[in-house]
Amino acid sequence: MGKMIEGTWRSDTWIRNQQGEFRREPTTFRDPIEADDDATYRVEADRYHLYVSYACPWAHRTLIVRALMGLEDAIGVSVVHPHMLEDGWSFDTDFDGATGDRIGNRQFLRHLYSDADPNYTGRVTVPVLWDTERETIVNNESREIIRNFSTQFRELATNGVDLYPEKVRDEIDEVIDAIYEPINNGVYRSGFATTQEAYDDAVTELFEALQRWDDHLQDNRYLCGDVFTEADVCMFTTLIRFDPVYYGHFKCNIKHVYEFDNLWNYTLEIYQMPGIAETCRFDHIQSHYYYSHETINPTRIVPRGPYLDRRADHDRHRLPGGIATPSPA
Ligand SMILES: N[C@@H](CCC(=O)N[C@@H](CS)C(=O)NCC(=O)O)C(=O)O
Repeated sequence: MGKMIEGTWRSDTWIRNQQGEFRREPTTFRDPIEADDDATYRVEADRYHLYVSYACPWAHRTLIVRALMGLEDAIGVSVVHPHMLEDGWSFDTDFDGATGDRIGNRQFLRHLYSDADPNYTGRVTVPVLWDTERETIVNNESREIIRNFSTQFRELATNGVDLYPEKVRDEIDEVIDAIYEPINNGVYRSGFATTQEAYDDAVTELFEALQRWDDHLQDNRYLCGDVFTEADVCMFTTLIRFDPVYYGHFKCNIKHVYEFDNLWNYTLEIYQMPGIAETCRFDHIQSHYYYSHETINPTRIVPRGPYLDRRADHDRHRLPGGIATPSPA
């Protein structure tokens, strides 16, 4: 995997410590967009552009919140090619759904980072929220981008959903924190580990956490009770990738998600919410992981299975919270 060092691309960097543990670097562009006329980045339709990969769980969060809120007309999207190779994410278009750079005609995602900061040092990641007016990156941290959308972009939203409802705000933040290390990042810590011990620790922690949340979902419709929130979006993008890639490619194979009664039914419920299935591209997901990580899968063979019926009926109707749609504001 590559990264930028003082504005220059280096394709030979890796992100593990001496114990073979995967270490995720903090992101650097962390500005908010504000619903305030005097703000540097003020909320405006058609000013900001999202760069995503359909493969990436972090970028997927931003696509889901955009879709659920009905921000498609206000915020444009460019989708990178699923194969992330020597040059990092590219804007090649020879894969269905890869759009190229719709606003800048760049060749690689790293060019976006060097345009924003010619001396940029750090990883070149999706998602990126780009400001077409100031021609820079506003934010490249998914958690902050979705919070930004759900709190500041309400005036542009065409659907009145509230993914950060006042009454459970503290709980949402706690849950997002709680699932990050063992689950969202845990699958990467398992898959990218290069020592048995690092893998064992990560995979054990991952499945203990999954079991705890499966138990929680026995009596709770969603992670924060009876209301669908950002926390569920953060959990869902990991769960929906689990059986197609994390189970095999990242060796998270103690159980499939479809073997957990509550987690699987919860995943189906969210998948079947209006607008969500369109954001899930399993062709991009499987091609990206199996093709891009040569150290894990040198043959680059992309498996055909698993065949899962994600339109199957689920049992979440009987839990508090009513029908399967996010709560209106
Ligand atoms: N903290 C970031 C993480 C984003 C991230 O790691 N994205 C991955 C794709 S799943 C990426 O672009 N990796 C490229 C790299 O690290 O070189 C977020 O949540 O937005």
